[in-house]
Amino acid sequence: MRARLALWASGLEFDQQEVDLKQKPPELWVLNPLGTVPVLLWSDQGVQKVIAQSLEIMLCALKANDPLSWLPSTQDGWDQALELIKGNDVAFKKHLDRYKYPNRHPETSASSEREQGALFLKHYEQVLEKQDFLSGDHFGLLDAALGPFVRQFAKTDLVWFNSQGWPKLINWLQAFESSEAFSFIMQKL
Ligand SMILES: N[C@@H](CCC(=O)N[C@@H](CS)C(=O)NCC(=O)O)C(=O)O
Repeated sequence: MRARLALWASGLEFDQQEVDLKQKPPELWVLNPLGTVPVLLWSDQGVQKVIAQSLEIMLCALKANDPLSWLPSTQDGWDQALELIKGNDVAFKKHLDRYKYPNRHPETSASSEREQGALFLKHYEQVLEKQDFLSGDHFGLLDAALGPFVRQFAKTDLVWFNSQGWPKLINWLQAFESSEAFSFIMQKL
């Protein structure tokens, strides 16, 4: 989702192939021996490289072309964005998986994972009290990198999510879901 968001925002030309993760095609294994998605085959002036991490795909596409100014414009902006993305990728995603699929994680409880994930969301709410987007005054890299994960967390139990006293976060999520970028990534391929 976030790789597609950044590719869309870059305005670069690209092809997309949906992959059935229960029946991974040989082409996927050839490109990425880990067998994970997303994976991007990047071609630039006859030179090709494979990028198999969503964040790296985002950065590669946006560094090549960034017409919507999604990349941070200051060193502080970069530091804050990369720190929050790291927190999302290392810890929040783990809590999300355990909250969403409690049967796969009998060693923990969904409610405790939800509470730990909620600490991240509380922080995002505080950031959004000061500015319209996590990236600043417009939707950017940080919003795109975190948006799909926050959305999954919210959708796991919307009644709970909506009752937490996070009006800014709810508005932010609604803005993301009604954006052109979101419509693009939700298109059936
Ligand atoms: N660190 C990787 C994680 C990629 C990842 O875990 N992708 C999942 C789908 S979202 C996957 O391909 N899982 C392999 C599988 O289910 O077999 C990234 O962010 O690009």
